[in-house]
Amino acid sequence: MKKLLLAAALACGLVSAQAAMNPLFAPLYTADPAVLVDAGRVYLFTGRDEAQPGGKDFVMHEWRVFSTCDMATWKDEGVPIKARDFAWAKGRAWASDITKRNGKYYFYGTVEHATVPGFAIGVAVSDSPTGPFVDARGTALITNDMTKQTDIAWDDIDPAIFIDDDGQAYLYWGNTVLKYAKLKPNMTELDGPIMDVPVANFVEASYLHKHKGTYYLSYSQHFPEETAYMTGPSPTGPWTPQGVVMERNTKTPTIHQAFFDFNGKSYVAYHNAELPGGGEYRRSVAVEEFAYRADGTIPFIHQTQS
Ligand code: FUB
Repeated sequence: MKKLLLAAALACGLVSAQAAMNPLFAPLYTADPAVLVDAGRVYLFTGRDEAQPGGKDFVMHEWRVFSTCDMATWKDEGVPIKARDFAWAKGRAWASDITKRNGKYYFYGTVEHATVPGFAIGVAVSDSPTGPFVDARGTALITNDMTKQTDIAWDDIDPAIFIDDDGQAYLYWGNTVLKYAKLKPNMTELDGPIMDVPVANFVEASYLHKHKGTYYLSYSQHFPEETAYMTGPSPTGPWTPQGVVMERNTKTPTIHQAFFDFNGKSYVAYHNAELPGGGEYRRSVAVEEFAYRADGTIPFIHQTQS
């Protein structure tokens, strides 16, 4: 087995590689995976949980990125961007997403705004998927006051970026209310109104992906959270609920998924808290392989948990 992993690592041209075994990326506590497949590699972005054992809230200052070319060995690519790299942010590097357009990489990250109460979403740009990313606007892309839902401070979190085959980009996000807006081709400005999507029991972690012509809008529902999804014929629906696809974890109430295809196989990245010493604010990212059913639905996927 060791020989096989070494061969895979050498085939990928890696020098420092880590064998993939859930939970990934030990000794770091990581959460909120986002995935970009680019030029034969998977780039998996995470937040980093820095809370001490027994901590009572998230402590998250930076995002991390790891890459692989074989889903067996992962390279730690370091810190592509920190929350405070958005000069208008107070901090708190919550969930993110990443995409590529016209040779540039666009990173969408949740942070706490320094002057507008609550969380906000910023966009940063880089020439490389591993960064460094720099703020592309100098102001937030989405703030609490824009969406008029100031009942909770964290309703503008968890960006999910998707570019359709016709080039139109969509940003989904939200907590309690699921929202989306179109983006201009520059990827840094909204192109039209912010729309609400009524979804029963929606909490957060929306994620839009496309597989063989079908659009999949997945999200966390209830609390403690489980992953559910809907399917539709377009990036804006109409959506058909397809039910729960991943169960709750017993050690943390949150879960946050990213579906992707790589080298002809399908995967979901998510977080639980299975790393020793883990918990609600000390989570760990894992990946499971799965196969779509013949009708395009996703089978129930069990977490790797003890
Ligand atoms: O990591 C902080 C928050 O917890 C994320 O924004 C949510 O999706 C949940 O995972």
